[in-house]
Amino acid sequence: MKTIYFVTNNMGKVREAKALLEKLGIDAQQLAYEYPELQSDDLEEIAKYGAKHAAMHLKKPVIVEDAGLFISALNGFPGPYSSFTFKRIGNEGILKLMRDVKDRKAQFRSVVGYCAPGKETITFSGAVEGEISHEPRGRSGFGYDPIFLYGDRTFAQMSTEKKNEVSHRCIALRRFAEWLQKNNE
Ligand code: ITT
Repeated sequence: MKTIYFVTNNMGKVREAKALLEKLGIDAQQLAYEYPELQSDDLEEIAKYGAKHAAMHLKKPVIVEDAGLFISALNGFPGPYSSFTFKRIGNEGILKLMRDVKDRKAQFRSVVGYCAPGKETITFSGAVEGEISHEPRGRSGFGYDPIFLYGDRTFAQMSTEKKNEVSHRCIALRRFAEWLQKNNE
């Protein structure tokens, strides 16, 4: 089995990535290194910069992932500021902002950046469409999962396995795994 290092401090991401990549013959090992996050509106730029920095510093081929929740009625907020916003106002805060808002459309986006030391980062992206619920539901997953409706269930009402069939992260990671196999890195 091929080993790949996933640089992140988010255990929810690690759990999902491990479960998915294992099935594709890749062993994902977490490395909790805090790489500097570029201030940008663009997830791809953030992932590119983070992966390059982490690969250089750790001297290993790594992946990093930048993800976010983009809410249509809020012009894409929290988007690239999802992590900060979640820590400050959480799901209750988002539901307050969305009180009486009819248009509930939202998208989760993920960009995975892969970088080997001395090389340029290659990125893979994924997105999933859903809606913001009116109240939090479910206990699995992490972050905004309890308020992200996919069909009639929130992501927090799905098992990791079910979420991995449709999520932004699993689309991006599958694209990465396909590329890795083809390029035999
Ligand atoms: P690392 O940078 O260490 O990987 P992080 O949590 O800061 O961890 P991001 O910068 O990518 O990760 O922040 C994305 C935030 O968006 C994350 O903290 C969650 O609050 C939210 N998020 C991303 N993907 C999610 C998912 O699948 N389910 C629920 N919330 C998610």
